[in-house]
Amino acid sequence: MKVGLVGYSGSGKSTVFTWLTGVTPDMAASQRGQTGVARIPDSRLAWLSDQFKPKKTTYATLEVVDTPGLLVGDTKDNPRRLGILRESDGLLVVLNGFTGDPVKELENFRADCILADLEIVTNRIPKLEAQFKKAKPAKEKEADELELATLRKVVVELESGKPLAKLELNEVETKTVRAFQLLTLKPELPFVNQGDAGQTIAPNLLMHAPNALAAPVKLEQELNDLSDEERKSFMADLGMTELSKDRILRGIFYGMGRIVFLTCGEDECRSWAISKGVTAQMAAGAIHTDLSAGFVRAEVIGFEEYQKVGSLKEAKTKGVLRLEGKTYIVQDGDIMNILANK
Ligand SMILES: Nc1nc2c(ncn2[C@@H]2O[C@H](COP(=O)(O)OP(=O)(O)OP(=O)(O)O)[C@@H](O)[C@H]2O)c(=O)[nH]1
Ligand SMILES: [Mg+2]
Repeated sequence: MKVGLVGYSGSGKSTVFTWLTGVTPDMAASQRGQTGVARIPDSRLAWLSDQFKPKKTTYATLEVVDTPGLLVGDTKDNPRRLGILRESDGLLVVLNGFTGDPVKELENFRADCILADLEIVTNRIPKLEAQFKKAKPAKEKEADELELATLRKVVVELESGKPLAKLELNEVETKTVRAFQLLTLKPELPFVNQGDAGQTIAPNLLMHAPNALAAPVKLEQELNDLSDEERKSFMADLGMTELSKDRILRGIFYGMGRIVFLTCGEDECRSWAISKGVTAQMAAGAIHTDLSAGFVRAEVIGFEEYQKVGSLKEAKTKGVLRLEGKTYIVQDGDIMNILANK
């Protein structure tokens, strides 16, 4: 999954990008999107790895894209800047909580996204209308009509100031709309880049976005650069008990609708990222398409249950290792062994 970092100029996107991925963005390429990879920490996988002592431990990851900031006032270029995000699967809206007004920024951002989506859809409509003047097979005409009807519905929603995520669309309409990679259909998670430790998220921001995350990113980045001893002493002075990067990474991952399942063995222990709600057969595809195509069954045990019994052998003896079929909905933290025909 690709998460785009987006927000107004100077809100701290590049600072957040470096904090999460360890990658320093190339200033010369700041007008394009730049990608880095963040590892999603997981204490369950760490525990399994400790037990299995595998040759390799691999954590699920999230791709993060740093993008150029949006402009306030002169907003003409904003649709282009937002266009860089079309290929992202989710948006992390970085809000300036050190000198700015996060609530206002979030409101402006949502309005800019609606405008950018409107621009795309309203550009398409006259082109479709022109198609009707041409002689075309009935089937193609029908498809054009359907697309036009869907886009008109979308325009009405956007013009009333609503994001498309809330619009009910049937399967065919969803397919039509998906092709446009509209921003207001993507999962959105606000992130307040705070100036100080211990600042809380303003209640009126939480009203607009109950799932908002926050951290003093620059401060934590600076703490990272200190020796362990200096860091401890600084953190004590600031009343900080922990650094929040791991919590935030997990917050972003889960906030974007992802979960993990786990596999373990002597060669490798690993967490695999999947979308919440997928079936065991689809999840198997995260490991290898062959495992999905030849899927027969999965041996499954939840991590907590596993921790109680201590080994897969014990789980089998006690009858708590379940056999699940293709349509089983995978739960976060499931330990799975996929059985497939080759
Ligand atoms: N005081 C303070 N300054 C910060 C904080 N976070 C970022 N900054 C500063 O704000 C400036 C902009 O930060 P960037 O991370 O480059 O912001 P950006 O959103 O990537 O900016 P653009 O790419 O130009 O849109 C830099 O000088 C940062 O050092 C913070 O928490 N506190
Ligand atoms: Mg930047």
